[in-house]
Amino acid sequence: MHCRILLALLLGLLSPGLEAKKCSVNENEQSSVTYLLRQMVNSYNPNDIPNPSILLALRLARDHSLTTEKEMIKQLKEDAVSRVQNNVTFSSGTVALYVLALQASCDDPQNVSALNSSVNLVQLLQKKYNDELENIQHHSSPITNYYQLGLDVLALCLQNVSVNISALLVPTCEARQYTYGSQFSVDTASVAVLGLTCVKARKDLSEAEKKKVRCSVCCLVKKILNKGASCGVIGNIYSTGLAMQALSVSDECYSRPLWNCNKTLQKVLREIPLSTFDNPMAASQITPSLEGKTYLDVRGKTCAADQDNLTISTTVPPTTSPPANITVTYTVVDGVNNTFNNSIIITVPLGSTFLTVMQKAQASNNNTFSFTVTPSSWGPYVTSVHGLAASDSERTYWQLLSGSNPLMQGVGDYKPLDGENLVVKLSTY
Ligand code: B12
Repeated sequence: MHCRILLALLLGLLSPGLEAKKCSVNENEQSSVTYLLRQMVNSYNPNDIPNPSILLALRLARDHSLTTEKEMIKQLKEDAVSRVQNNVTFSSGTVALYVLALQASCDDPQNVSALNSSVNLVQLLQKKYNDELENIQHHSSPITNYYQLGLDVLALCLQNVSVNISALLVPTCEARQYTYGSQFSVDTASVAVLGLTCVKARKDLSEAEKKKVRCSVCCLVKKILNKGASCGVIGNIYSTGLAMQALSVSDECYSRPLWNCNKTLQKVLREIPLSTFDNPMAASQITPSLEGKTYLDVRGKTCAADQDNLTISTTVPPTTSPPANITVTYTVVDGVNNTFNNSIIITVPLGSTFLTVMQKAQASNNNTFSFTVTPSSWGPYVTSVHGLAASDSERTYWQLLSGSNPLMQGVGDYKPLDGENLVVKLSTY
C-alpha cells in the first residue's frame, strides 16, 4: 500500500479522547523492575568487556546503584580509549551504544578521557556510519546489520549531528532491509523507528523531508503492529521491549485499539518471575519500557538528582536435591552445502543448558561434534561446528532449533526438556 494512503488511513482511525494513558508499572509492580535492575547490577564484572546496553538501561531507570554505575562508566571510558588506541574491533552499533550510555550518564561522548588520553566517540561514530553506507553502496549490505544502523542514527541524532538516513527509509513500505532470512525483524524496525523519530524532530529538516520520514516511520510501525500477538507479545518476547519503545513514540501512526500497551506490559510482568529476562542483556532491553522510558529520553537526562536507592541483595540459591536426568537428541547439520548431518543421544541433568549438551557431545566424539563459540553481549554465540565456520560475507549462521522451530535464546541460556530434538544447523539469513 502506498505510504501516504496508509498514513491517512491510520490517522483517520484516531479519535480524540482515545489517547493511551501513560503505560508503566505502578508502585506494586515496581519490585519486578527492581529484580531486573539487580540482575544487571550483579552482572557487572570489572574484568569483562563493558556492556553499554546495561549501563544505558540502569541510567534510564528510576532507582540507582550509583557506585556500580560510576564503575561501569569508568570501565566504558577506559575500554573506548583503549580500543581506539589499539585499533581493536569496535562495530558502529557498539560505538553508538557507548555514545548513548555516556550521554545517559551526563558524560560527554565527544570528549572521553581515560588512561591519560581522550577520544571523540561521536566523530568516530560518524566515520563508522559513513563506512556502513559506503559498504551498502558497493556490496548492497552494511558492514554489520541494519539494527546497528538504526542505533547509529539514533545516537548521532541525539548528539545533534545531522545524518543521512536514506538507508533506513522505506518509501514503498517494503522494508526489505528489516528482514533476516524471510523474517521481519521487530527489533531492527523498532530501533529504526526510534532513530527516525529523533531525526523527524530536527529543526533543519524541510517539510518534504519530514513527510518522507513520517511516512517511513508509520510503515514500520504498521509492520511492527502486524507482529503483535493476542497475548501482548510483539514479535517475540525479546523484541517486545524495543517494540514498546517504538510504539510509545509513534502514536500518531495508529489508533488505540491497534495496540493495548497495558496488555503488553502485563504479559511482560508475568514473564519476569519465569526467569525469561534473567540474561542481563534481555533485562537491559526490557526495563526502560517498564518505566515508560525510551532511548530518546537520554536527551535531556539530568543526573544530579539521581538517588542511590537501589539496595543490592545477593540471593542465596536454595539447596536442592540432585536433579533428575533428561535425554535429548542432538543433531549438527550443514543446511547450506549439505555436507554432513549427524545425530547423537545425550543425557544431562535437568536444568542443563544447550551448551552443556554440545560440550557432552563434543567430549564423546570430538571430530563430529566439535564446535566453537565467541563471547557476546548475549552470551556465547556459536561460530563453527565440525570445523565449518559461519560467514557474515556469505550471510550464513549457525541456527539453533528445537525440531524445526528456531529457538528464541542462545546456547548459554536455553534449557532443553526431556526428549527434545536439539539442532544446530548452518543456515542463511
Ligand atoms: C542481527 C542479529 C542476528 C544476526 C547476527 C549476525 C549479523 N550479521 O549481524 C543473525 C541473524 C545471524 C542472528 C542469529 C541469532 N540470533 Co540474533 N539478533 C540480531 C539482532 C537483530 C541485532 C544484534 C546486534 O547487532 N546488536 C547490536 C550490537 C552492537 O551488539 P553486539 O552484542 O555486538 O551484537 C552481536 C551479538 O548480539 C551477536 N548475536 C546476534 N544474535 C545473537 C543471539 C545470541 C543468543 C547470541 C549469544 C549472540 C547474538 O551478533 C551481533 C552482531 O555481531 C538482535 C536484536 C536485539 N534485540 O538485540 C537479535 C537477537 C540478539 N538474536 C536472537 C537470537 C535468538 C538469535 C539466534 C539464537 C536465533 C536462532 N534460533 O538460531 C541466532 C544465534 C545462534 C548462534 N549462532 O549462537 C535474540 C536473542 C534473545 C535471547 N534471549 O537470547 C535477539 C534479541 C532477537 C529476538 N528478539 O529474538 N542474530
